[in-house]
Amino acid sequence: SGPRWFSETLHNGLRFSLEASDVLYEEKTEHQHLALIENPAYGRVLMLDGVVQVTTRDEFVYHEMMAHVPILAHGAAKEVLIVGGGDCGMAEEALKHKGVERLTQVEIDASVVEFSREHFASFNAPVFDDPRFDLVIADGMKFVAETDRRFDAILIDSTDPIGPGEVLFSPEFYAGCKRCLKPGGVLVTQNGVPFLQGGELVSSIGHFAKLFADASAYVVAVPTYIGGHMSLGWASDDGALRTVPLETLQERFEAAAIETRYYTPEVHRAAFALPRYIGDLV
Ligand code: AG3
Repeated sequence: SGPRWFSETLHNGLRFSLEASDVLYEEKTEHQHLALIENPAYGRVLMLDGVVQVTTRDEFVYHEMMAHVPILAHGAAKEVLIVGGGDCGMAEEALKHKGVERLTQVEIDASVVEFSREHFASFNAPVFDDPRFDLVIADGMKFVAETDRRFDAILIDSTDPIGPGEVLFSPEFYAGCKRCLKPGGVLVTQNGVPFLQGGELVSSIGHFAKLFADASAYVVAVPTYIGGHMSLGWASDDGALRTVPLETLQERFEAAAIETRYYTPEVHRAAFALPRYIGDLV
């Protein structure tokens, strides 16, 4: 027999396989198939519907860049919304900002949160003791269409646009996000790996451009998400947020007194410089 291998089959003609030195959990929840394995290179790995979502080794890369970039660019975010993000690694990064008064997370699958609380405490434990953490188990699409709440920053920590995550890439959903952003607010979205999923970025940016004064993307190299840079979509009615000067970011970052392993103000600025094949899609 030998060790069991788990394959990600997200991309056509490609298979990203991870050896499971241990299978910690496997279940079909009400919403999706969930697998938790131990892998020699990445540590503990969560896969949803056969797609790698989070690993203990590299979660900081994606979570830091998706939380700190919009929050520090905004400069005074008090109300932050995360849609998705069931492993709560994004919430953990966002809550590192003392200026954030409430972190609302709308996740459709309660079992992913429960599960992650148990198995990913190494990074998400602080979230569950934080009185500012407001977890709502609900459909994100419905939430943004109906809530009376308004947010300074909205972070869409979705899966890929297959299964329950698909609506989170629709023009209706983005319009809902716009509806519940405060003036000067910013929306960031998980937009896949452009080298392999370019259409996803083109589509989201196209929708943003119809709704927001400023629509763009920035990049981050996530070791687990194969295919080169991952793109994070960026939308705001305040174009100045995307070009906040380095010195301002340095001051804010210093004042925030947050420890990071990927994010620096320099990396923040550089992330908006798009390699040409990605810039051509934006
Ligand atoms: N959510 C983004 C997973 C996207 C994977 N896509 C890909 N490899 N193309 C991750 C959840 C982390 N909180």
